[in-house]
Amino acid sequence: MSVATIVSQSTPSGFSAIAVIRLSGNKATNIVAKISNTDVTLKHQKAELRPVYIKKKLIDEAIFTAFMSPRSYTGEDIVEISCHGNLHICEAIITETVRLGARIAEPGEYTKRAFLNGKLNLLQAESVSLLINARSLEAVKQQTKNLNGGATEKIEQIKKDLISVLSHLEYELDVSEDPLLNKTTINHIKTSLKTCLKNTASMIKTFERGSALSNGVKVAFVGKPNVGKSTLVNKILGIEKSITSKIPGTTRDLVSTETILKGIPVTLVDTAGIHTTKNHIEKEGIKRSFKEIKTADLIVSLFCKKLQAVDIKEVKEQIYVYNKADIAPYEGDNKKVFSISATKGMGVGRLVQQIEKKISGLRVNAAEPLLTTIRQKEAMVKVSSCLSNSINLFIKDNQQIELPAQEIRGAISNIDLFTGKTTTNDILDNVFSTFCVGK
Ligand SMILES: Nc1nc2c(ncn2[C@@H]2O[C@H](COP(=O)(O)OP(=O)(O)OP(=O)(O)O)[C@@H](O)[C@H]2O)c(=O)[nH]1
Ligand SMILES: [Mg+2]
Repeated sequence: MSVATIVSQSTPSGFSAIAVIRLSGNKATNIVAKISNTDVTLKHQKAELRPVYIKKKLIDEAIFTAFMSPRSYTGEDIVEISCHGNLHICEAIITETVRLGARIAEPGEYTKRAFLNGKLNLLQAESVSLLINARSLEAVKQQTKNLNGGATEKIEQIKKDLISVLSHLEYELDVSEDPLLNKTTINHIKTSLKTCLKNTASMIKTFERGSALSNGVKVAFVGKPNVGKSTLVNKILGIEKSITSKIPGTTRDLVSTETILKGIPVTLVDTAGIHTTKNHIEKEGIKRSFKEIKTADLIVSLFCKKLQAVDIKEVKEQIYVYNKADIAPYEGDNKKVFSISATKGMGVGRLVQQIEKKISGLRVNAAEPLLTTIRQKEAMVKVSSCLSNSINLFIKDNQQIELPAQEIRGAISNIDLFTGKTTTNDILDNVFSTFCVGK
């Protein structure tokens, strides 16, 4: 089957010192030979300075680097053209390559080809996109770990252990003359299945932190007007971002600011003070505050001596903060309340530490590879459910092995879905549609 040669700009469009245009497919070297008007073929990983002709007219000089199949990112012949970063030059080169037989690449098509040619598994392919879009150095490290096979190794070990249990059971089903499983075999099977389940569960647990790292977390500061929400958010950020005043109802629009806490991208949202009002602008602000509360991962709920905390119905991670402790100290007995003064900065450092603790899920060992996409988590939840079904069936009747074996096969096929060893077009479309063009 002949596969189209694809082309796109790998660097952002605009004006820059250098731009990179990449071609992948079996016509790549041929097309660039025509563009640079030479018959001399490019050599693997050798950069060459060559002229660039568009319809026989010289428009630039560029560095051409070839990566020959199968030793390239996609597994196909790739040529990268590093030209001057002018959008008209790039556009002309891309148009010319299309005239000569290439077609514009779809988002993620290079990585999709790398996956289809066995250069990357699905987990690694997802990591490529997440690495490019990582919003903190911690997230970069995590995706690099997964790209280098971190989570893949763990799951492959589980698969290996399951195959070993399954071959045991299949031997008993098909070959063994003895109609009964002996005690040692039963214990071995049970222990192996339980270990696999434990390892699967510990991988699922890493999702919360993995997702926080790649998607970021939202922390909303909520309370009655004048309680000091804007003053506190400004203090944490170290800038006068929101207007503060002693007039209640100062903040109406949501004021969102992205920052990094413990390597995790965090959006701090300063909301409008919640109370009953007839002012329709304030009303709209309060409506928006409630919307934020619904989607936030963590709520910082402020109150002070004169103003009670807002009652939030949604079950959420919440931190209660007593503000204005400089004018009236906290007299309640709730040990979980953080007593602070937003203006003086008193207790704010401790509060930030608590926010960091809540969002970074310190229970998880940060050195572990983490699950970062919902697709990965869902596949692992299915593996886990097959494994618990298998264990339960086996405990119920340890001589009836056909059904537990079936569940183990189910777990293995979900592992294959996880790594992309088996997959469907839907899954592939979904994974690669999130990519940028040129990757
Ligand atoms: N003494 C004292 N005053 C504070 C403290 N925190 C805030 N204030 C004052 O309280 C008033 C209201 O502060 P804001 O930060 O604007 O309050 P807010 O909760 O954002 O109010 P809205 O935007 O109206 O909902 C300002 O005059 C602040 O200077 C504090 O810790 N101690
Ligand atoms: Mg405010």
